[in-house]
Amino acid sequence: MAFPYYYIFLFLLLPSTSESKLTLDYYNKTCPGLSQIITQVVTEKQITTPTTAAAALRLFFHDCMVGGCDASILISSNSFTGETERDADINLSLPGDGLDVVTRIKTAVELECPGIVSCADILAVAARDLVTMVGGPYYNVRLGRKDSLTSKASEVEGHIATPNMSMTQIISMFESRSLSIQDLVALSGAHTIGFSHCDQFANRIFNFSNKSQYDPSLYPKFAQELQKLCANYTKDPTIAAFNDVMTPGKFDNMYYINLQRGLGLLASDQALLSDPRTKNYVDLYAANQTAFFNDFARSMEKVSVYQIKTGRKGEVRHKCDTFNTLNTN
Ligand code: HEM
Ligand SMILES: *[C@@H]1O[C@H](CO)[C@@H](O)[C@H](O)[C@H]1NC(C)=O
Ligand SMILES: *[C@@H]1O[C@H](CO)[C@@H](O)[C@H](O)[C@H]1NC(C)=O
Ligand SMILES: *[C@@H]1O[C@H](CO)[C@@H](O)[C@H](O)[C@H]1NC(C)=O
Ligand SMILES: *[C@@H]1O[C@H](CO)[C@@H](O)[C@H](O)[C@H]1NC(C)=O
Ligand SMILES: *[C@@H]1O[C@H](CO)[C@@H](O)[C@H](O)[C@H]1NC(C)=O
Ligand SMILES: *[C@@H]1O[C@H](CO)[C@@H](O)[C@H](O)[C@H]1NC(C)=O
Ligand SMILES: CC(=O)N[C@H]1CO[C@H](CO)[C@@H](O)[C@@H]1O
Repeated sequence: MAFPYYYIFLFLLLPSTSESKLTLDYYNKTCPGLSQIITQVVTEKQITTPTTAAAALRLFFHDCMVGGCDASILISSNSFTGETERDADINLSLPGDGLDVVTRIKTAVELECPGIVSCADILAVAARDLVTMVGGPYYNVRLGRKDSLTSKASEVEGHIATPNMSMTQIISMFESRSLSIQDLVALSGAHTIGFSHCDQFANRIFNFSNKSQYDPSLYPKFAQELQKLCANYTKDPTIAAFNDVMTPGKFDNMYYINLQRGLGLLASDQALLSDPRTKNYVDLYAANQTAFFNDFARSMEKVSVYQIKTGRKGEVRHKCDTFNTLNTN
């Protein structure tokens, strides 16, 4: 029996999404030592510099939110590139440890398999390995992303959420990236590790309203400790607080339990509990770490394949902070 022709047309019409080009074994033949190299460099770096995991995770997320996960955030600016994503205000606080771990991995990988592995893939795997290393879930990272040919500071604005945004704004920013409300709450659990600088939550603890110095949704003792910690923040903008005051270095579901107790640091964190659209997920993840880990893993996989560049839409950079060819667009 012969298949009718329209079967063939249907097959040809199937959408070929870029994510379908990514595979788990993309570098198995061309760079068989890759995952071992990444694990080794990441482990060494995280042990000597425990801030690395949070730094790399945030770097990865920001990279993906602006034009897909394409290492555009790693490009340093010069007179040819103009202001790159790294220069955008929002990036001023992106810590160097995330960049550093990628650079170290790239150097080691180039020695073994030069010109093969993209910086975008390195960042994606490094972030996953680090999350797992500090106690979080393991999830699959499919590979084959290409590195971007552009990086513009002006493209960051409007793609990265800030703590002073309303939940409606944050939800629509995530939805414009095909990320649901559940993805938003699960991914926000990344704030179970890392730091925020005082200027990111100062309005919650100083001069909050005529009635109260601090945001009344904060647990009073916590608010007072933050006031002390940040007393000098305008003079010393490097002062920062743990995002998860209870278990700051451990990837767990404490972030959600904190929210229920008024221990959320950023206004956007605490808003996840007060907004009826997000509250049920907060309560679910606070009660069930397995549910959080499963959903975080699934959402990270979703983030990591959105709008990625494959084939000739990008390149494999030789150096992660520089385009391969002089590039002025
Ligand atoms: C929902 C909206 C979000 C807002 C408004 C937000 C905002 C922020 C802010 C203001 C900081 C502190 C930056 C600083 O002072 O240096 C921060 C830190 C961090 N964010 Fe988010 N974030 C959001 C979602 C996410 C997501 C989805 C992830 C990852 C999946 C993430 C990962 C991190 C990490 C790991 C840190 C700590 C960085 C470090 O310690 O170096 N954030 N976030
Ligand atoms: C590719 O390599 C990874 C890591 O070494 C291994 O787990 C996987 O089974 C390999 N896949 C194939 C198809 O060889
Ligand atoms: C929110 O914060 C960002 C960065 O801190 C700032 O540029 C922006 O003006 C603020 N927006 C509002 C509405 O306060
Ligand atoms: C709080 O408001 C008072 C009076 O308006 C002002 O003098 C003070 O500098 C403000 N403090 C902070 C931390 O913004
Ligand atoms: C609260 O402070 C603002 C100025 O910051 C003032 O305009 C307003 O009248 C005050 N409200 C009350 C109830 O005191
Ligand atoms: C704030 O800075 C002043 C002088 O710069 C210093 O004397 C004081 O101890 C600092 N306070 C805190 C809480 O760090
Ligand atoms: C926690 O969530 C997992 C995954 O969704 C589920 O299998 C398990 O039954 C839940 N545990 C409880 C106590 O509800
Ligand atoms: C981490 C990082 O690259 N930060 C950069 C953000 O932008 C400023 C201003 O251009 C740079 O000095 C930082 O190095």
